[in-house]
Amino acid sequence: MKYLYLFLLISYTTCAQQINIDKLSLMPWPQNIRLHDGTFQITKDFNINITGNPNPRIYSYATRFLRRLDGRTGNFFTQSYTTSSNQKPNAQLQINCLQQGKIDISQDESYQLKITPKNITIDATSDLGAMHALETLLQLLTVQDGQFVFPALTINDAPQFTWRGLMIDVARHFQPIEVITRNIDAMAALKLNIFHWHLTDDQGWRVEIKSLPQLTKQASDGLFYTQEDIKYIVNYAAERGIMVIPEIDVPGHATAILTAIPEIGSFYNKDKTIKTYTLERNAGIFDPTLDPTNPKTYIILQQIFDEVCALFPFNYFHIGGDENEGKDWDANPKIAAFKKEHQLKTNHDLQTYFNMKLLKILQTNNKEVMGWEEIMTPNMSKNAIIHSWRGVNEGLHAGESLINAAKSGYKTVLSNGFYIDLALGIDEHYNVMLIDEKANLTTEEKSRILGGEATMWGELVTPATIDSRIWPRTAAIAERLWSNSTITDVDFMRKRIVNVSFRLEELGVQHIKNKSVLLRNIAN
Ligand code: CP6
Repeated sequence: MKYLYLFLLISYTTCAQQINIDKLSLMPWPQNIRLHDGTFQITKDFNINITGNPNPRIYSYATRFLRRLDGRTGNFFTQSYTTSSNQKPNAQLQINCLQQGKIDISQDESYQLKITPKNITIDATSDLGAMHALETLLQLLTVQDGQFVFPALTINDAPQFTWRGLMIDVARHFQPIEVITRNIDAMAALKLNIFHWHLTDDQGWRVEIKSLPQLTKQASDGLFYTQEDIKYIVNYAAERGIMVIPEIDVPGHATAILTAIPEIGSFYNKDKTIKTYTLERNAGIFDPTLDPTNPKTYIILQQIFDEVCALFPFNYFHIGGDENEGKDWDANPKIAAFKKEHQLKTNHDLQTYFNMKLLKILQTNNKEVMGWEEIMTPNMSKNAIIHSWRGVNEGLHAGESLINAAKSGYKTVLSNGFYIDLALGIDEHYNVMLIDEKANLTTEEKSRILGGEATMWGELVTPATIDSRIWPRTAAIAERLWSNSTITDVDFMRKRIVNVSFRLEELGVQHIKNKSVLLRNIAN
């Protein structure tokens, strides 16, 4: 009997040293993991040294990493800041970045993270990969025999898709800056790299345009971002390796802009007076549409686009283009005459005419155009990025336009299947495969599928509830976009996502409203 206890004790302690790969709550799951023997123990003198030629933002990132590790371990590490001037060649965590990362989808985001019982090394091409490695490292923190440790292992990791986005609609319900920043933090924790900001819609115009102050004065209920606010968010995101893409949705979803500037609307009054538009208070698809035949429309859009482009120092601009049913176009004899004169047979042709004008404005601002799939008309520039959103609810196959766009030579991004506002089962998002093997795409066509975006449509959320729609479900989408397509085990994902959810709390995300319910679930 004595020997049995001894045997059990020995097998318990050896077991405790061995960390099972299934017990790692990594998300998104890395491309390659090799476990080694032992663990790295975290002590109060844990510190970080950064070498190479990284963008300086990695120093602030590493400092925030230390504060998060403080919070989790109850330590206050002796190294309070990481700086470039304070080299620590003996630091336990060595980070080497070869070059400065650029905030764009063209970048190498790969990293290697190697943990031994003695030290930790991160090797990355740029600071973007190093940020991902730090997030992975934080996900590996565990407790063993009363000590905070990282398991010894080597991870080699890189994303499957370069476009890993979250769209937030701030038009239907305005979302204050704190909502945006905490969700950007959570995005970085899940290795998402694109924040798509849906800034205008029928229900509100949310961005200050200095040359057209009536836009926010008359069409925002006072709820909008000043240009200083926008610069703050753009910088906040870039510091975390995230690109921000503004969307100004035209020519449909235009009630807000027309509330402020009615003379560029398409509605035809028989008495030739200009219709008065009022801000929309309901959800749905509405008729107010910009008039593509009016030169003033383009003067106004040039003013708006020039100001907005200057605020976003990245390559892309989203022009919306969705759900234009063309009712006000059809009812307007002036527009019908224009179509005839310019040999534009359909409203699609007219929208293409309109889009070409916008393309010119964006070219002078060095932006590539992105738009919802309706902008994919025969004459559309192949430089455009097609944002696929329609599916079975619109009488199409899921991802149909994604495949069509890739086959027609367009770069493309998927959102059908990623509607996080619908509160569906998480599996429904997780099971979406971006590359449909039945579609027989060539390697080149596959490479045009850049990735996807979770879309947080804002009709039914307030600042108090939005986090709970986004998280943790967007973590499952983040895994679909980052990890290998062979990672499909729903039960394994569900097991890990619980811990992801808890960890997001440290970033201030307020998705867990009723903690007693959660604790009860865990106790069960
Ligand atoms: N708002 C805008 C929306 C939607 C779109 N554009 C939308 C439509 C159908 C579904 C989800 C979202 N709410 N401006 C379409 C891109 Cl299922």
